[in-house]
Parts: sequence; structure tokens; C-alpha cells
Amino acid sequence: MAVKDKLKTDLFPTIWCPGCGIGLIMQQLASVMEDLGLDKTNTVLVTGIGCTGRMGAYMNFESVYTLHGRTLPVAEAIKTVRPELNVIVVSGDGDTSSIGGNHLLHSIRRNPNVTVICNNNEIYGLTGGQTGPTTPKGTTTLSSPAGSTASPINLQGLVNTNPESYYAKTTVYHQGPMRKAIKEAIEWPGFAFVDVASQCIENNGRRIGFGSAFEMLESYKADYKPAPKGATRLEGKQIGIIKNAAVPVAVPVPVPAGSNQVDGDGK
Ligand SMILES: Cc1ncc(C[n+]2csc(CCOP(=O)(O)OP(=O)(O)O)c2C)c(N)n1
Ligand code: SF4
Ligand SMILES: [Mg+2]
Repeated sequence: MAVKDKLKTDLFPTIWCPGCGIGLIMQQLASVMEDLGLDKTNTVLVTGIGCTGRMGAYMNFESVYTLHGRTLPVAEAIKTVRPELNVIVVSGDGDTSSIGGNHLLHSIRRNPNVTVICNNNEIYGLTGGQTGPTTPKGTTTLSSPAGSTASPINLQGLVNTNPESYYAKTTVYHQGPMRKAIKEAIEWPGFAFVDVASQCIENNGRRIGFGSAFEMLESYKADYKPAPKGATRLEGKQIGIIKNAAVPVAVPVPVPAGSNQVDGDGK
């Protein structure tokens, strides 16, 4: 099977604006799916509402196009009843961390074996470019013409509260790292989150001074740098991968017979 068979090319052109970053993620996801032998028989896509949520319609897989913010409970339900399936969520930053924020917290905590690919365009794209939880402070948006006043949510920090999680930050410019992250995330045996900086030229980029999608891609190239080897946390605009290992379970140390032993609560 070729990569193009993973896509419903008969439905192209997509509804996405020319130059939108979503297509770059879809292309890389299709390619990884081909490498890993994922097909309709072993994989389900779950998408939410927003421009990103339309990806399920263009991929040749079984998919659930669920309610806004509800990708994770649906994904967890599928994984619970059909644990043999690969369950991949593709959702926008708003869908994932605004209306879906509470589900995100608890999915991180429960550590289901699902993969989340978050198209992080730092805006509510579909609805015209309102401030969302990932919008950087000071950004001019449709709903904050004088600049967003709130600090963006720390997705890395949230995901890393799960000591067995996988978190990757990449951009649509960095195709190689994005491909590696998507592949590793699908293979990760627990909660895995790929946070992809991606351009929404129409409802974000032009408002903040970019002339074209290409200029936004160039800015990812200029601004994002790989994290140093061995980094345990990604700073600012760094791309990289944080693989959290399982916390070792404390093993009781045997106490020699006849020693002055006290039990757990010191009595
Ligand atoms: C319950 C509910 N509230 C609000 C909306 C309106 N709405 C549709 S998409 C969206 C935001 C999408 O932003 P994001 O998830 O970042 O996706 P993008 O369009 O940027 O890919 C909102 C608020 C909705 N469809 N349903
Ligand atoms: S509005 Fe933005 S996110 Fe939506 S398709 Fe257009 S460029 Fe992409
Ligand atoms: Mg968005």
C-alpha cells in the first residue's frame, strides 16, 4: 500500500485554507502509518471540532468525529473495549486544552495507551481567530485586539505530571523530528502527546504581521531550536522529546532477625 492510499484523495482539495499547517501533519501521519502497517483493521482516529477536526474525513481509516473537546473520553472508551486497536487522537489546541482541558487532565492521570497529535496553531482557527489557552501573552487576536492578557497553558508541564508519559514538541517546518515524534508516540505504551506548532495563516498569521504561510514556516525555522541532548524539560521555543520512565516501585528492605524493628507509622 502506498502513502497516498492512507488518504481519501478523491475528496481533495481539502476545505483547509491554502498554506494551512494541518495538511503537513496529515501527510506525515499518513507516512508513519504506512511505515508501521496501520490500516482500517487495526487503527481508529478520533477527532474533535475545529479545522483540525476535519482530518478524520480525509484519512482512509475508521474515525470518530466527536463533540468539541471530547476526543479523549471517546478515545479512552475505544481503547478500553478494543485494547488491540491503535487509537490516535488528532485535535486542535483549543479542542484539546480549552473545552477539552478537564478531560486532558484526567487522561494524563489515567495514562491510557492513546496517542494525541495536537495541531497547535495558538488560536481558535475555525471560528475566526479568537484567543485560546495556547495563545501567547500579548498576541493580537479577534477577541483580544489589544493583545491577549493571559499566560498560555503549559502543555508540557501538564503531560509531564504523568511519570510514564511521552511529550514531544515539534513544528510543521521540522518534518524529520515531527515524523520521529509521531512514530514514537504511536509506539509508546501509555499516554503520548505530540505538540506541533503549526500555522493558521488566515485567522492568526495575517493578524500578527505575517504576509504568507511560507513566512510563518520560515519563522519556525528561525525561532525553534533543538533542546540540548539529555534535556529533561524543553525551554521556550525548543523542539525535543521527553520520555518519562515509570517511577520505580519501592521494595521493602528485609530487616535482619532480632533487630529493633519499627513498623510504618512508627509505633
Ligand atoms: C460546545 C461548542 N462550543 C463552541 C463551539 C465553537 N467552536 C468550534 S471550533 C472552536 C475552536 C477550534 O479551535 P481549535 O480546537 O484550536 O481548532 P482549529 O480550528 O484551530 O484547528 C470553537 C470554539 C462548538 N462547536 N461547540
Ligand atoms: S482558518 Fe486557519 S487553521 Fe483553519 S484551515 Fe484556515 S489556515 Fe488552517
Ligand atoms: Mg487551534
